[in-house]
Amino acid sequence: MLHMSHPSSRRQFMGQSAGLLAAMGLLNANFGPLERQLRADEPALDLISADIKRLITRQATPYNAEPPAPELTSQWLTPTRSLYVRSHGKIPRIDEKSFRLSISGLVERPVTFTLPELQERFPATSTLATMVCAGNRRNEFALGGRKAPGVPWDVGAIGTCDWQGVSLAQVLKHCGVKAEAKHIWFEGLDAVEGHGDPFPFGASIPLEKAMQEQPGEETLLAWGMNGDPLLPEHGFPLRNVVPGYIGARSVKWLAKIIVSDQPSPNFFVQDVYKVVYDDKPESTANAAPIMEFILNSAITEIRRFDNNLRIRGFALAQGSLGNAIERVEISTDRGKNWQPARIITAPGKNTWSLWSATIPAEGVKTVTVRAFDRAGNSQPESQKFNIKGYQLNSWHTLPVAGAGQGA
Ligand SMILES: Nc1nc2c(c(=O)[nH]1)N[C@H]1C(S)=C(S)[C@@H](COP(=O)(O)O)O[C@H]1N2
Ligand SMILES: [Mo]
Repeated sequence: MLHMSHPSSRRQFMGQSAGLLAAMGLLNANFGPLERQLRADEPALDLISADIKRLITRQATPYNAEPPAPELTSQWLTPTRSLYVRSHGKIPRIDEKSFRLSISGLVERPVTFTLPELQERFPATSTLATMVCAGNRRNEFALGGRKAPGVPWDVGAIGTCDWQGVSLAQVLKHCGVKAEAKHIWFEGLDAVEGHGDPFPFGASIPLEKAMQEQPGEETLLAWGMNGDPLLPEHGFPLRNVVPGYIGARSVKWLAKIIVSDQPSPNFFVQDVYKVVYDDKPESTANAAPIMEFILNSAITEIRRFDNNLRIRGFALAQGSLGNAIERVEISTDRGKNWQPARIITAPGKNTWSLWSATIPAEGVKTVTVRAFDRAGNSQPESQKFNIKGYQLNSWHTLPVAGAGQGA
């Protein structure tokens, strides 16, 4: 059940979140109660699917939106209507009949498939994968005194869905990958504006990753999401889904795959999704593109009942082979003392875990969370600012509504 139907918990969350955002100078019309998210004067929202319009708009043009935090963890599998939307250009409406996927470059047999051809030629498969934006939690950089440019995500640019499609590895084998190949490029059908001539969003992943065939590690060419065709906002009619990698490597409206000995020259590989600490061109040129998502955890809800607080959230292990969340801890004194939270879903490969904790409410003003993964990663207490605002994964702290500030 969605928390939309619990007005009291929603109000409590919104109250906290508004306070936090006001303190950060980020309070604006986009952060009001849900009912006020839909602004009649918002032309960019005209074409957004009805189910998605209810998300909290973080940027109207291009369209970027996330669910309210409590809704995020109301169930382990994210309903399509609750998955964030991250787009760098206008959301294209693709005609399925004229749609073609081409595979070219360093292959023995370049091919072009219609969607039915792709579906008939390869066995259909499903993968559970967490989609997370490298910019998730970006708004918290502002708490450290410096606001990062870009979509001001709270904790909701993440979700875990069941994706349907075919194995990229099998499609590549069908085409015959040449010995010199090292990278697989993906290109969408959208047009990104504001950086010279409009161009499509693109990504690439190392060949080794693209050839993975184990469940939970396998990259899909996906046409389905939670059993339905993709919504336009999530890439209809086709996208790739790379388990364990940041969302930016899972290209929506996917029409072109190119096999190469180089990483993709696309702007979003070479210039954008990198952690850099200054704006010198050589710093960006020398930084590696982000691939695996980072270990992270966040609190999505603090609900008071009787004399207790019930706290919920998600945790995600660093996206590497076979990794999973090992433990989650919470603190009510900003990290001096910690106690274990209960992991309420079995940690899966490259998918998030949900956790909860119930503690006495008495005297608690803030709650902090941190997680550990089996690969030995832990979250830092604080984190150095990076100018594009990526990979924020320091301990997450929320004030308890009605407990006053301080602590
Ligand atoms: N063609 C295209 N693919 C794209 C993007 C885009 O703007 N255009 N955004 C990327 C980013 S940054 C993320 S985080 C994910 C988000 O996927 P979602 O909107 O389905 O949640 O899509 C990725 N794929
Ligand atoms: Mo992203």
